[in-house]
Amino acid sequence: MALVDIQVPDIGDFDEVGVIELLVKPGDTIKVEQSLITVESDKASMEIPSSHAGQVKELRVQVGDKVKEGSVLLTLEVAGAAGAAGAANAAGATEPATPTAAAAAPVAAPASPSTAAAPAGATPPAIPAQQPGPAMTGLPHASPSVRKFARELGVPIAQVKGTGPKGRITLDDVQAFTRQVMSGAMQTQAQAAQAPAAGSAAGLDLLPWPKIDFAKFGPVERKELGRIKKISGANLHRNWVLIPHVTNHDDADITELEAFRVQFNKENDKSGIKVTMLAFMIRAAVAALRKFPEFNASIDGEQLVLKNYFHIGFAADTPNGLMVPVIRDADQKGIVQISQEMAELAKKARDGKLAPAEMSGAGFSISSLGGIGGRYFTPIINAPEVAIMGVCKSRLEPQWDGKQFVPRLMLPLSLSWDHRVIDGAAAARFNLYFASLLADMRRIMM
Ligand code: CAO
Repeated sequence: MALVDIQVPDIGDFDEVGVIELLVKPGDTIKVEQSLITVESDKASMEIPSSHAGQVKELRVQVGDKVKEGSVLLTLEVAGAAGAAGAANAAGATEPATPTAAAAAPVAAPASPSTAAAPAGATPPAIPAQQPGPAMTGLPHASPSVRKFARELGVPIAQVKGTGPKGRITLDDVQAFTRQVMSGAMQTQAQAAQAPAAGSAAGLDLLPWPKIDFAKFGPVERKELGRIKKISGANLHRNWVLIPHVTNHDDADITELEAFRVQFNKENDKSGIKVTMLAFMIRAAVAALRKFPEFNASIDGEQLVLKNYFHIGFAADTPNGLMVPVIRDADQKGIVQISQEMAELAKKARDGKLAPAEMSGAGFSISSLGGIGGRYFTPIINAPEVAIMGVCKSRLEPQWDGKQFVPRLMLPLSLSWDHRVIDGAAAARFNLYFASLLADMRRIMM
Protein backbone atom coordinates (compact mmCIF):
# COMPACT_ATOMS: atom_id res chain seq x y z
CA MET A 1 0.00 0.00 0.00
CA ALA A 2 1.21 3.52 -0.77
CA LEU A 3 -0.22 7.00 -0.36
CA VAL A 4 -0.50 9.08 -3.50
CA ASP A 5 -1.52 12.74 -3.75
CA ILE A 6 -3.87 13.30 -6.68
CA GLN A 7 -3.33 16.65 -8.31
CA VAL A 8 -5.16 18.81 -10.81
CA PRO A 9 -3.82 18.00 -14.29
CA ASP A 10 -3.24 20.45 -17.11
CA ILE A 11 -6.50 22.34 -17.49
CA GLY A 12 -5.56 24.47 -20.40
CA ASP A 13 -5.45 28.25 -20.29
CA PHE A 14 -7.01 28.63 -16.86
CA ASP A 15 -5.03 29.94 -13.97
CA GLU A 16 -7.45 29.11 -11.23
CA VAL A 17 -10.86 27.46 -11.18
CA GLY A 18 -13.34 27.10 -8.33
CA VAL A 19 -14.34 23.76 -6.81
CA ILE A 20 -18.13 23.55 -7.08
CA GLU A 21 -18.75 19.93 -6.28
CA LEU A 22 -17.06 17.03 -4.49
CA LEU A 23 -17.91 13.74 -6.14
CA VAL A 24 -16.11 11.41 -3.71
CA LYS A 25 -15.58 11.26 0.05
CA PRO A 26 -13.05 9.66 2.41
CA GLY A 27 -13.41 5.89 2.44
CA ASP A 28 -14.70 5.68 -1.16
CA THR A 29 -13.02 3.15 -3.41
CA ILE A 30 -12.44 4.75 -6.78
CA LYS A 31 -11.32 3.64 -10.21
CA VAL A 32 -8.88 5.21 -12.61
CA GLU A 33 -10.60 8.05 -14.49
CA GLN A 34 -13.47 8.24 -12.02
CA SER A 35 -14.57 11.87 -11.60
CA LEU A 36 -13.35 13.34 -8.32
CA ILE A 37 -14.50 16.94 -8.27
CA THR A 38 -16.24 19.45 -10.51
CA VAL A 39 -14.50 22.74 -11.13
CA GLU A 40 -15.84 25.82 -12.77
CA SER A 41 -14.40 28.96 -14.26
CA ASP A 42 -16.48 31.97 -15.16
CA LYS A 43 -17.07 30.36 -18.55
CA ALA A 44 -17.29 26.61 -18.15
CA SER A 45 -17.34 23.64 -15.82
CA MET A 46 -15.74 20.22 -16.01
CA GLU A 47 -15.01 17.17 -13.93
CA ILE A 48 -11.50 16.18 -12.89
CA PRO A 49 -10.84 12.44 -13.14
CA SER A 50 -8.51 10.39 -10.97
CA SER A 51 -5.18 9.25 -12.32
CA HIS A 52 -5.10 6.29 -9.93
CA ALA A 53 -7.35 3.63 -8.47
CA GLY A 54 -7.55 3.20 -4.71
CA GLN A 55 -9.28 4.29 -1.54
CA VAL A 56 -9.76 7.95 -0.64
CA LYS A 57 -7.86 8.66 2.58
CA GLU A 58 -8.26 12.41 2.84
CA LEU A 59 -9.95 15.14 0.84
CA ARG A 60 -7.64 18.13 0.52
CA VAL A 61 -10.12 20.58 -1.02
CA GLN A 62 -13.62 21.70 -0.27
CA VAL A 63 -16.39 23.41 -2.21
CA GLY A 64 -15.49 27.04 -2.77
CA ASP A 65 -11.70 26.48 -2.89
CA LYS A 66 -9.73 27.73 -5.87
CA VAL A 67 -7.45 25.20 -7.54
CA LYS A 68 -5.03 25.19 -10.47
CA GLU A 69 -2.76 22.74 -12.23
CA GLY A 70 -0.75 20.87 -9.59
CA SER A 71 -3.12 21.58 -6.67
CA VAL A 72 -3.54 18.50 -4.52
CA LEU A 73 -7.14 17.31 -4.47
CA LEU A 74 -6.96 14.27 -2.24
CA THR A 75 -4.75 11.58 -0.85
CA LEU A 76 -5.37 8.12 -2.12
CA GLU A 77 -4.24 4.79 -0.70
CA VAL A 78 -3.22 2.69 -3.67
CA ALA A 79 -2.13 -0.92 -3.95
CA GLY A 80 1.58 -1.60 -4.58
CA ALA A 81 4.65 0.40 -3.66
CA ALA A 82 4.43 3.40 -5.96
CA GLY A 83 0.79 3.28 -6.79
CA ALA A 84 1.06 0.47 -9.35
CA ALA A 85 -2.68 0.52 -10.03
CA GLY A 86 -2.38 3.88 -11.63
CA ALA A 87 1.16 3.52 -12.87
CA ALA A 88 0.11 3.89 -16.46
CA ASN A 89 -1.44 7.23 -15.63
CA ALA A 90 0.87 8.56 -13.02
CA ALA A 91 -0.22 12.13 -13.55
CA GLY A 92 -0.87 13.97 -10.36
CA ALA A 93 1.03 11.56 -8.11
CA THR A 94 3.20 12.96 -5.32
CA GLU A 95 5.95 13.36 -7.84
CA PRO A 96 3.90 14.69 -10.68
CA ALA A 97 4.62 13.64 -14.19
CA THR A 98 3.17 15.17 -17.31
CA PRO A 99 -0.44 14.01 -17.44
CA THR A 100 -1.30 11.54 -20.12
CA ALA A 101 -4.34 12.16 -22.21
CA ALA A 102 -6.31 9.29 -20.72
CA ALA A 103 -5.71 10.41 -17.17
CA ALA A 104 -6.07 14.08 -17.62
CA ALA A 105 -8.80 14.45 -20.20
CA PRO A 106 -11.68 15.93 -18.24
CA VAL A 107 -14.93 13.99 -18.38
CA ALA A 108 -16.76 16.10 -20.86
CA ALA A 109 -20.36 17.02 -20.54
CA PRO A 110 -22.21 15.43 -23.47
CA ALA A 111 -23.92 18.75 -24.06
CA SER A 112 -20.84 19.63 -26.02
CA PRO A 113 -21.03 18.13 -29.50
CA SER A 114 -17.42 18.94 -30.21
CA THR A 115 -16.37 16.77 -27.31
CA ALA A 116 -18.64 13.90 -28.22
CA ALA A 117 -16.93 13.69 -31.56
CA ALA A 118 -13.43 13.97 -30.15
CA PRO A 119 -11.35 10.82 -30.59
CA ALA A 120 -10.37 8.99 -27.41
CA GLY A 121 -6.89 9.75 -26.20
CA ALA A 122 -6.71 13.17 -27.79
CA THR A 123 -4.60 15.83 -26.12
CA PRO A 124 -6.58 17.30 -23.25
CA PRO A 125 -8.27 20.40 -24.59
CA ALA A 126 -8.77 23.61 -22.70
CA ILE A 127 -11.98 23.93 -20.71
CA PRO A 128 -13.98 26.10 -23.11
CA ALA A 129 -13.50 23.55 -25.87
CA GLN A 130 -14.87 20.87 -23.59
CA GLN A 131 -18.00 22.50 -22.38
CA PRO A 132 -19.18 25.95 -23.28
CA GLY A 133 -20.43 27.52 -20.11
CA PRO A 134 -23.77 29.08 -19.40
CA ALA A 135 -22.59 32.57 -20.09
CA MET A 136 -21.61 31.59 -23.62
CA THR A 137 -24.48 29.35 -24.55
CA GLY A 138 -27.41 30.28 -22.39
CA LEU A 139 -27.44 26.68 -21.10
CA PRO A 140 -28.68 26.20 -17.55
CA HIS A 141 -25.97 26.52 -14.94
CA ALA A 142 -25.18 22.93 -13.88
CA SER A 143 -22.12 20.75 -13.56
CA PRO A 144 -21.55 17.86 -15.98
CA SER A 145 -22.37 15.26 -13.32
CA VAL A 146 -25.68 16.99 -12.55
CA ARG A 147 -26.45 17.16 -16.26
CA LYS A 148 -25.60 13.48 -16.60
CA PHE A 149 -27.83 12.61 -13.65
CA ALA A 150 -30.67 14.67 -15.16
CA ARG A 151 -30.20 12.98 -18.52
CA GLU A 152 -30.33 9.53 -16.93
CA LEU A 153 -33.65 10.40 -15.33
CA GLY A 154 -34.94 12.05 -18.50
CA VAL A 155 -35.27 15.38 -16.68
CA PRO A 156 -35.27 18.43 -19.00
CA ILE A 157 -32.56 20.41 -17.21
CA ALA A 158 -33.75 23.69 -18.68
CA GLN A 159 -36.94 23.33 -16.66
CA VAL A 160 -35.19 22.73 -13.33
CA LYS A 161 -34.93 25.69 -10.96
CA GLY A 162 -31.42 26.01 -9.55
CA THR A 163 -31.00 26.77 -5.84
CA GLY A 164 -27.19 26.66 -5.71
CA PRO A 165 -24.85 29.66 -5.78
CA LYS A 166 -25.64 31.99 -8.73
CA GLY A 167 -28.72 29.87 -9.44
CA ARG A 168 -26.66 26.75 -10.16
CA ILE A 169 -28.71 23.55 -10.51
CA THR A 170 -27.66 20.97 -7.95
CA LEU A 171 -28.28 17.24 -7.63
CA ASP A 172 -30.94 18.03 -5.02
CA ASP A 173 -32.73 20.34 -7.47
CA VAL A 174 -32.94 17.55 -10.06
CA GLN A 175 -34.24 15.14 -7.43
CA ALA A 176 -36.81 17.67 -6.22
CA PHE A 177 -37.97 18.23 -9.82
CA THR A 178 -38.37 14.46 -10.33
CA ARG A 179 -40.37 14.12 -7.10
CA GLN A 180 -42.65 16.96 -8.14
CA VAL A 181 -43.29 15.48 -11.61
CA MET A 182 -43.88 12.01 -10.20
CA SER A 183 -46.40 13.21 -7.63
CA GLY A 184 -48.20 15.16 -10.39
CA ALA A 185 -48.31 12.05 -12.60
CA MET A 186 -49.67 9.94 -9.73
CA GLN A 187 -52.40 12.49 -9.13
CA THR A 188 -53.34 12.46 -12.81
CA GLN A 189 -53.50 8.67 -12.77
CA ALA A 190 -55.64 8.73 -9.65
CA GLN A 191 -57.99 11.26 -11.27
CA ALA A 192 -58.18 9.15 -14.43
CA ALA A 193 -59.04 6.08 -12.37
CA GLN A 194 -61.90 7.96 -10.71
CA ALA A 195 -63.17 9.57 -13.91
CA PRO A 196 -66.38 8.37 -15.50
CA ALA A 197 -65.94 5.85 -18.32
CA ALA A 198 -67.84 8.15 -20.64
CA GLY A 199 -64.75 10.31 -21.03
CA SER A 200 -62.39 12.00 -18.68
CA ALA A 201 -60.76 15.34 -19.19
CA ALA A 202 -57.74 14.20 -17.15
CA GLY A 203 -54.48 15.16 -18.79
CA LEU A 204 -56.15 17.25 -21.48
CA ASP A 205 -57.30 19.99 -19.17
CA LEU A 206 -60.78 19.95 -20.71
CA LEU A 207 -64.13 20.60 -19.12
CA PRO A 208 -65.48 17.57 -17.28
CA TRP A 209 -67.94 15.35 -19.13
CA PRO A 210 -71.48 16.75 -18.67
CA LYS A 211 -73.45 14.97 -15.98
CA ILE A 212 -77.11 15.25 -16.90
CA ASP A 213 -80.23 13.70 -15.44
CA PHE A 214 -81.79 12.78 -18.81
CA ALA A 215 -84.93 11.47 -17.08
CA LYS A 216 -85.83 15.11 -16.46
CA PHE A 217 -86.50 15.44 -20.20
CA GLY A 218 -88.36 12.18 -20.83
CA PRO A 219 -88.31 8.42 -20.27
CA VAL A 220 -84.90 6.72 -20.64
CA GLU A 221 -83.44 3.28 -20.17
CA ARG A 222 -79.84 2.31 -19.35
CA LYS A 223 -77.84 -0.40 -21.04
CA GLU A 224 -74.28 -1.52 -20.31
CA LEU A 225 -71.89 -1.00 -23.23
CA GLY A 226 -70.83 -4.36 -24.70
CA ARG A 227 -67.31 -5.72 -24.15
CA ILE A 228 -66.21 -5.10 -27.77
CA LYS A 229 -67.65 -1.57 -27.69
CA LYS A 230 -65.74 -0.84 -24.50
CA ILE A 231 -62.47 -2.12 -25.96
CA SER A 232 -62.84 -0.58 -29.40
CA GLY A 233 -64.21 2.63 -27.86
CA ALA A 234 -61.14 3.09 -25.68
CA ASN A 235 -58.87 2.45 -28.68
CA LEU A 236 -60.80 4.77 -30.97
CA HIS A 237 -60.79 7.50 -28.33
CA ARG A 238 -57.03 7.26 -27.83
CA ASN A 239 -56.39 7.25 -31.58
CA TRP A 240 -58.66 10.22 -32.21
CA VAL A 241 -57.11 12.25 -29.43
CA LEU A 242 -53.46 11.36 -30.02
CA ILE A 243 -53.22 11.26 -33.81
CA PRO A 244 -53.43 14.49 -35.80
CA HIS A 245 -55.93 13.18 -38.36
CA VAL A 246 -56.54 14.71 -41.74
CA THR A 247 -58.93 13.18 -44.29
CA ASN A 248 -58.60 13.60 -48.06
CA HIS A 249 -61.61 12.81 -50.22
CA ASP A 250 -61.58 11.70 -53.82
CA ASP A 251 -63.52 9.46 -56.23
CA ALA A 252 -62.57 6.38 -58.21
CA ASP A 253 -64.24 5.52 -61.48
CA ILE A 254 -65.06 1.82 -61.04
CA THR A 255 -67.41 1.49 -64.02
CA GLU A 256 -65.37 -1.13 -65.84
CA LEU A 257 -64.19 -2.89 -62.68
CA GLU A 258 -67.73 -3.32 -61.36
CA ALA A 259 -68.90 -4.63 -64.76
CA PHE A 260 -66.03 -7.15 -64.71
CA ARG A 261 -66.78 -8.15 -61.09
CA VAL A 262 -70.46 -8.76 -61.83
CA GLN A 263 -69.56 -10.71 -64.99
CA PHE A 264 -66.97 -12.80 -63.13
CA ASN A 265 -69.39 -13.64 -60.33
CA LYS A 266 -72.02 -14.63 -62.91
CA GLU A 267 -69.55 -16.94 -64.65
CA ASN A 268 -68.57 -18.54 -61.35
CA ASP A 269 -72.03 -18.59 -59.88
CA LYS A 270 -72.04 -22.34 -59.34
CA SER A 271 -68.64 -22.42 -57.60
CA GLY A 272 -70.00 -20.43 -54.69
CA ILE A 273 -67.24 -17.85 -55.12
CA LYS A 274 -68.30 -14.25 -54.74
CA VAL A 275 -65.70 -11.69 -55.56
CA THR A 276 -66.27 -8.40 -53.73
CA MET A 277 -65.25 -4.85 -54.53
CA LEU A 278 -63.38 -4.75 -51.24
CA ALA A 279 -61.03 -7.52 -52.42
CA PHE A 280 -60.02 -5.36 -55.41
CA MET A 281 -59.48 -2.47 -53.05
CA ILE A 282 -57.19 -4.57 -50.87
CA ARG A 283 -55.02 -5.41 -53.89
CA ALA A 284 -55.06 -1.78 -54.99
CA ALA A 285 -54.03 -0.78 -51.46
CA VAL A 286 -51.04 -3.16 -51.61
CA ALA A 287 -49.88 -1.57 -54.89
CA ALA A 288 -50.36 1.95 -53.48
CA LEU A 289 -48.45 1.02 -50.31
CA ARG A 290 -45.57 -0.24 -52.43
CA LYS A 291 -45.48 3.11 -54.19
CA PHE A 292 -45.97 5.14 -50.98
CA PRO A 293 -44.20 3.13 -48.23
CA GLU A 294 -44.74 5.76 -45.52
CA PHE A 295 -48.43 4.76 -45.53
CA ASN A 296 -47.41 1.25 -44.44
CA ALA A 297 -45.52 2.43 -41.39
CA SER A 298 -45.71 3.08 -37.66
CA ILE A 299 -44.20 5.69 -35.41
CA ASP A 300 -41.90 4.30 -32.72
CA GLY A 301 -40.54 7.13 -30.60
CA GLU A 302 -38.60 9.33 -32.97
CA GLN A 303 -38.32 6.62 -35.60
CA LEU A 304 -40.57 5.47 -38.40
CA VAL A 305 -40.92 1.70 -38.80
CA LEU A 306 -41.47 0.96 -42.49
CA LYS A 307 -43.04 -2.42 -43.08
CA ASN A 308 -41.91 -4.74 -45.81
CA TYR A 309 -45.01 -6.88 -45.42
CA PHE A 310 -48.53 -6.16 -46.60
CA HIS A 311 -51.13 -7.14 -44.00
CA ILE A 312 -54.37 -5.27 -44.60
CA GLY A 313 -57.08 -4.84 -41.97
CA PHE A 314 -60.73 -4.39 -42.91
CA ALA A 315 -63.45 -3.04 -40.66
CA ALA A 316 -66.27 -5.50 -40.08
CA ASP A 317 -69.59 -4.49 -38.63
CA THR A 318 -70.72 -7.14 -36.12
CA PRO A 319 -73.71 -7.35 -33.75
CA ASN A 320 -71.26 -6.75 -30.90
CA GLY A 321 -69.51 -3.79 -32.49
CA LEU A 322 -66.70 -2.92 -34.82
CA MET A 323 -63.88 -5.43 -35.38
CA VAL A 324 -60.91 -5.30 -37.73
CA PRO A 325 -59.78 -8.71 -39.05
CA VAL A 326 -56.56 -8.79 -41.03
CA ILE A 327 -55.75 -10.31 -44.42
CA ARG A 328 -52.13 -11.36 -44.06
CA ASP A 329 -49.65 -11.13 -46.93
CA ALA A 330 -52.29 -9.68 -49.22
CA ASP A 331 -49.57 -9.06 -51.80
CA GLN A 332 -49.21 -12.82 -52.27
CA LYS A 333 -52.91 -13.55 -52.72
CA GLY A 334 -55.27 -13.29 -55.66
CA ILE A 335 -58.62 -11.50 -55.65
CA VAL A 336 -60.57 -14.75 -55.30
CA GLN A 337 -58.52 -15.95 -52.34
CA ILE A 338 -58.80 -12.54 -50.65
CA SER A 339 -62.59 -12.57 -51.20
CA GLN A 340 -62.85 -16.03 -49.66
CA GLU A 341 -60.67 -15.17 -46.66
CA MET A 342 -62.60 -11.96 -46.11
CA ALA A 343 -65.91 -13.79 -46.09
CA GLU A 344 -64.54 -16.32 -43.57
CA LEU A 345 -63.01 -13.68 -41.32
CA ALA A 346 -66.14 -11.48 -41.45
CA LYS A 347 -68.29 -14.49 -40.49
CA LYS A 348 -65.95 -15.35 -37.63
CA ALA A 349 -66.11 -11.74 -36.48
CA ARG A 350 -69.90 -11.76 -36.50
CA ASP A 351 -69.95 -15.06 -34.62
CA GLY A 352 -67.51 -13.65 -32.04
CA LYS A 353 -64.94 -16.31 -32.95
CA LEU A 354 -62.03 -14.22 -34.19
CA ALA A 355 -58.71 -15.09 -32.56
CA PRO A 356 -56.55 -12.15 -31.43
CA ALA A 357 -53.90 -13.14 -34.00
CA GLU A 358 -56.50 -12.68 -36.76
CA MET A 359 -56.94 -9.07 -35.70
CA SER A 360 -53.31 -8.07 -35.33
CA GLY A 361 -50.39 -7.04 -37.49
CA ALA A 362 -52.11 -4.82 -40.05
CA GLY A 363 -50.02 -2.10 -41.66
CA PHE A 364 -52.98 -0.33 -43.27
CA SER A 365 -56.76 -0.71 -43.04
CA ILE A 366 -59.83 -0.23 -45.20
CA SER A 367 -63.24 0.59 -43.83
CA SER A 368 -66.01 0.00 -46.35
CA LEU A 369 -69.51 1.28 -45.86
CA GLY A 370 -70.21 0.61 -49.53
CA GLY A 371 -72.74 -2.11 -48.84
CA ILE A 372 -74.70 0.31 -46.67
CA GLY A 373 -74.54 3.80 -48.10
CA GLY A 374 -73.28 7.28 -47.44
CA ARG A 375 -71.05 9.66 -49.38
CA TYR A 376 -67.86 10.40 -47.46
CA PHE A 377 -66.78 10.05 -43.86
CA THR A 378 -63.74 10.40 -41.61
CA PRO A 379 -62.37 6.99 -40.67
CA ILE A 380 -60.30 6.91 -37.47
CA ILE A 381 -56.78 5.59 -37.94
CA ASN A 382 -56.21 2.22 -36.35
CA ALA A 383 -53.02 2.95 -34.35
CA PRO A 384 -50.20 2.17 -34.63
CA GLU A 385 -51.04 2.34 -38.34
CA VAL A 386 -50.72 5.77 -39.92
CA ALA A 387 -53.50 5.72 -42.51
CA ILE A 388 -56.88 4.19 -43.29
CA MET A 389 -58.98 4.20 -46.44
CA GLY A 390 -62.71 4.69 -46.02
CA VAL A 391 -65.07 3.96 -48.92
CA CYS A 392 -68.78 4.61 -49.29
CA LYS A 393 -71.44 3.50 -51.73
CA SER A 394 -70.66 3.94 -55.39
CA ARG A 395 -73.22 5.65 -57.58
CA LEU A 396 -73.73 6.65 -61.19
CA GLU A 397 -72.71 10.24 -61.77
CA PRO A 398 -72.29 12.41 -64.85
CA GLN A 399 -68.58 12.76 -65.73
CA TRP A 400 -67.19 15.04 -68.42
CA ASP A 401 -65.16 12.99 -70.93
CA GLY A 402 -63.84 16.01 -72.79
CA LYS A 403 -66.79 16.21 -75.16
CA GLN A 404 -69.84 15.35 -73.15
CA PHE A 405 -71.15 14.19 -69.81
CA VAL A 406 -71.28 10.41 -69.56
CA PRO A 407 -72.69 8.25 -66.74
CA ARG A 408 -69.86 6.66 -64.72
CA LEU A 409 -69.94 4.57 -61.55
CA MET A 410 -68.03 6.60 -59.00
CA LEU A 411 -66.71 5.24 -55.69
CA PRO A 412 -66.22 7.85 -52.93
CA LEU A 413 -62.86 7.56 -51.15
CA SER A 414 -61.96 9.05 -47.76
CA LEU A 415 -58.33 8.60 -46.77
CA SER A 416 -57.45 9.55 -43.18
CA TRP A 417 -53.74 9.96 -42.47
CA ASP A 418 -51.46 10.84 -39.62
CA HIS A 419 -50.01 14.28 -40.24
CA ARG A 420 -46.93 13.47 -38.16
CA VAL A 421 -45.85 11.01 -40.83
CA ILE A 422 -47.67 11.93 -44.04
CA ASP A 423 -48.35 15.27 -45.67
CA GLY A 424 -51.28 16.43 -47.72
CA ALA A 425 -49.55 16.23 -51.09
CA ALA A 426 -48.60 12.56 -50.51
CA ALA A 427 -52.16 11.81 -49.41
CA ALA A 428 -53.61 13.43 -52.55
CA ARG A 429 -51.19 11.41 -54.70
CA PHE A 430 -52.02 8.22 -52.82
CA ASN A 431 -55.72 8.75 -53.49
CA LEU A 432 -55.12 9.55 -57.16
CA TYR A 433 -52.99 6.44 -57.62
CA PHE A 434 -55.42 4.24 -55.70
CA ALA A 435 -58.29 5.55 -57.84
CA SER A 436 -56.31 5.02 -61.06
CA LEU A 437 -55.72 1.37 -60.10
CA LEU A 438 -59.43 0.78 -59.53
CA ALA A 439 -60.20 2.55 -62.78
CA ASP A 440 -57.93 0.12 -64.60
CA MET A 441 -56.58 -2.84 -62.62
CA ARG A 442 -54.10 -3.63 -65.41
CA ARG A 443 -51.94 -0.90 -63.86
CA ILE A 444 -51.29 -3.20 -60.88
CA MET A 445 -49.25 -5.45 -63.17
CA MET A 446 -47.08 -2.60 -64.38
N1 CAO B 1 -70.64 0.60 -53.55
C1 CAO B 1 -71.80 0.02 -53.92
N2 CAO B 1 -72.13 -1.21 -53.51
C2 CAO B 1 -71.29 -1.89 -52.76
C3 CAO B 1 -70.08 -1.37 -52.36
C4 CAO B 1 -69.76 -0.06 -52.81
N3 CAO B 1 -68.64 0.54 -52.46
N4 CAO B 1 -69.43 -2.26 -51.60
C5 CAO B 1 -70.24 -3.32 -51.51
N5 CAO B 1 -71.34 -3.10 -52.19
C6 CAO B 1 -72.46 -3.99 -52.35
C7 CAO B 1 -71.97 -5.36 -52.71
O1 CAO B 1 -71.79 -5.46 -54.10
C8 CAO B 1 -73.08 -6.21 -52.22
O2 CAO B 1 -74.11 -6.20 -53.15
P1 CAO B 1 -74.73 -7.58 -53.77
O3 CAO B 1 -75.13 -8.35 -52.56
O4 CAO B 1 -75.79 -7.08 -54.62
O5 CAO B 1 -73.59 -8.20 -54.49
C9 CAO B 1 -73.55 -5.49 -50.96
O6 CAO B 1 -73.08 -4.16 -51.09
C10 CAO B 1 -73.07 -6.05 -49.67
O7 CAO B 1 -71.69 -6.17 -49.68
P2 CAO B 1 -71.01 -6.86 -48.45
O8 CAO B 1 -71.16 -5.97 -47.29
O9 CAO B 1 -71.51 -8.22 -48.28
O10 CAO B 1 -69.54 -7.05 -48.87
P3 CAO B 1 -68.35 -6.07 -48.76
O11 CAO B 1 -67.20 -6.80 -49.27
O12 CAO B 1 -68.62 -4.79 -49.35
O13 CAO B 1 -68.15 -5.84 -47.19
C11 CAO B 1 -67.67 -6.17 -44.92
C12 CAO B 1 -67.75 -6.81 -46.28
C13 CAO B 1 -67.26 -7.19 -43.88
C14 CAO B 1 -66.62 -5.08 -44.95
C15 CAO B 1 -69.01 -5.54 -44.61
O14 CAO B 1 -69.95 -6.55 -44.47
C16 CAO B 1 -69.01 -4.67 -43.40
O15 CAO B 1 -69.02 -5.14 -42.26
N6 CAO B 1 -69.00 -3.35 -43.62
C17 CAO B 1 -69.09 -2.38 -42.57
C18 CAO B 1 -67.71 -1.84 -42.19
C19 CAO B 1 -67.86 -0.76 -41.17
O16 CAO B 1 -68.64 -0.82 -40.24
N7 CAO B 1 -67.07 0.32 -41.34
C20 CAO B 1 -67.21 1.47 -40.55
C21 CAO B 1 -66.10 1.55 -39.58
S1 CAO B 1 -66.08 3.05 -38.75
O17 CAO B 1 -67.21 2.82 -37.66
